Amino acid sequence: MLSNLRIKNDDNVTILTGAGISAESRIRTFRDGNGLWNEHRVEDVATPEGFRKNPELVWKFYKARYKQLSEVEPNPGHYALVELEKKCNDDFCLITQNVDNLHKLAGSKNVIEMHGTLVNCYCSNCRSYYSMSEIDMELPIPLCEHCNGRLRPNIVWFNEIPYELDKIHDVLSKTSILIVVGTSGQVYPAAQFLYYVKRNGGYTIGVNLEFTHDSSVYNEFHKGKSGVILPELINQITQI
Ligand code: BV8
Ligand code: ZN
Repeated sequence: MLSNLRIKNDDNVTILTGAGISAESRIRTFRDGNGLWNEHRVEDVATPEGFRKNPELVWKFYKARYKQLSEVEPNPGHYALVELEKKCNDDFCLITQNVDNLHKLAGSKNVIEMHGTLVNCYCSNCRSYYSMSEIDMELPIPLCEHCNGRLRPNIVWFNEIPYELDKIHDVLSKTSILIVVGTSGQVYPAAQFLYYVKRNGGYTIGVNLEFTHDSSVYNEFHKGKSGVILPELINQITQI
């Protein structure tokens, strides 16, 4: 038995995911053994300064990650969260740090992509949005059709403010059960959500391949692959 918790109708369930939930879909994480940050300096490819200095390098990094999306698909961990959403009340919210679109592809409905998404980009000048599938990938730096400005990936880089923080804080303030999956808890403000919910008296569950620095903070911590743990855990906690 993984968990004695049973979700009640009046429970407001919130999920926070990180790169670990997509690892079993063969998408690289950031800080694991062969993580992305072992090959690229964050400053060069995931900051506004890096984009200003060398937009071509940043586009090369994000085009490669976008192209990989056509070769990957959601895994049982993503699908388990879709099933959980169906069994929870309308306050269910899935907050993801990931930019790989796999939660939406799996069928999750109420999703907040707080660090943006690989599937679209926007003009740095006039903020017109474009789907990545409609831009010319051969161009080293895609340009805006309206003003000829430089397009940039729709990704929240370091030192940029994550998306929908007001909605996130509203969700967290009502959360009675928080399940955090596949994140090293190194990036803020996402890393603070666990403490915020705990301080508010919420019940917190962690799922991670490894013990992390905050594993002991959770009411329950399940060590293992999220694609294996989540289907069983969610089956148990949603039993009547
Ligand atoms: C902001 C886009 C101001 C890139 C990303 C000093 C102290 C504290 C904070 C700061 C500081 N200096 C600067 C900051 C702020 C900074 C920050 O947190 N820096 C850290 C690194 C110190 N944060 C920011 O700049 C943020 N903005 O603060 O703005 C502000 C904020 C609020 C209000 C006003 C002003 C912006 C952060 C967003 C940066 N962009 N992504 C991209 O994706 O291309 S962050 C990047 O890290 C990814 O989005 C990623 O999702 C995120 C978190 O990483 P994880 O998802 O946790 O991935 P990681 O590899 O680390 O871990 C994977 C985990 O999975 C591991 O634990 C592993 O064990 C586990 N796992 C592996 N396999 C499995 C598994 N688990 C289960 N099953 C498996 N199979
Ligand atoms: Zn423009």
